[in-house]
Amino acid sequence: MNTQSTVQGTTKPVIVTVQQHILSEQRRHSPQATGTFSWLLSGITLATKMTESRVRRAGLLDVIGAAGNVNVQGEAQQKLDVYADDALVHCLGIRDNVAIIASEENEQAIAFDGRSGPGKYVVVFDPLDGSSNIDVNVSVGTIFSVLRMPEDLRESDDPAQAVLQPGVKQLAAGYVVYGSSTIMVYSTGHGVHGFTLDPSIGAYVLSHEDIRMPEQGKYYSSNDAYWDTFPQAYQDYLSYLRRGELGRSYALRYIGSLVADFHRTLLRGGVFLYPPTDANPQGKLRLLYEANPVAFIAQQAGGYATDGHQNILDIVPQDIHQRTPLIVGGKSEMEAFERFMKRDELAGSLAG
Ligand code: AHM
Ligand code: MG
Repeated sequence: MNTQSTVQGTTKPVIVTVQQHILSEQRRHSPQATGTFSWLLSGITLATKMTESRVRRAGLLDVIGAAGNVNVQGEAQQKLDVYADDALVHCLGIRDNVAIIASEENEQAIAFDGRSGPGKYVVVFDPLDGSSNIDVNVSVGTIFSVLRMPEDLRESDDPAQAVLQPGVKQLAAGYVVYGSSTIMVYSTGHGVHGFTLDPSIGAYVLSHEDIRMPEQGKYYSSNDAYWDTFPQAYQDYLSYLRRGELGRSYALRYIGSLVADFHRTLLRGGVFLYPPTDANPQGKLRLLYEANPVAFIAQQAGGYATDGHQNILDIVPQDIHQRTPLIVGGKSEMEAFERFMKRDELAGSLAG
């Protein structure tokens, strides 16, 4: 931890918890803030601590394996998927400033009502990303995105309408990786900060202040098993990286949990891609609670994300579980990717 304080002439490291950090950020950037936003984020941190304690004991408790249900994506729900979802729904449901939530595990958005005042926020989340990896001790995570509740939709009968906002409207986004340690990374639009869970005190403590994505990294990350079904421009781009033509030779890293693959890309640089494939022509990842939060954080850290044609944050969603191709990475890799896409579009228009 870098933060130091001088107490009576001695220099001591200061422990900054995620709550303290959020409050001091609010004081700095929005002095008129009422603190309701930090109250909302404390609901998310509490739910992730509940989930992390289950993940840590996954081999001991009866929490591994399928829950016997299939979610809206047609995927078998794991018991921990259900637990993580319940934890977030519960912890956000008792925050009276949350108006609406939407989750990967629930087909419909959920509106909360009957409490003290009108909720100001909409929260969208993937409660347990990469959950097919749990049974084999591979990192999983939670991803979330916070939006403002649109005033003109307060009377709407359809809570999904409030959720269907482009990523550029996010007030905050973040994720937690339950990995070799548990880390929460979040941004409220003023840089990206990481907090490692200290299990001895049960608090997320500032460990990575103002994270910047390296302009160029040395890894690309995509599921090479689907190579033959990637569009030609993606194959050409990846071959170019593999041949070292972007100035360094790239190695492949692919975990199969977006949060873990993205976290590595954020810290080490490089590029993560989930292209359109034969099995998933629209891409596999979900726009609202996977691609948008990741894109918001990448952009805050000096990188960016596209769907191959436009910035992820500009896509206007039509459906809360909509999928999208996702390409996210550092500046050099993303600019090179866009050159390949432009060349492909030009070749297409000349041929057509
Ligand atoms: P999910 O576990 O929330 O359904 O997430 C989907 C996961 C992502 O974490 C990961 O990037 C991707 O699916 C891996 O897909 P594949 O196995 O096709 O490579
Ligand atoms: Mg997911």
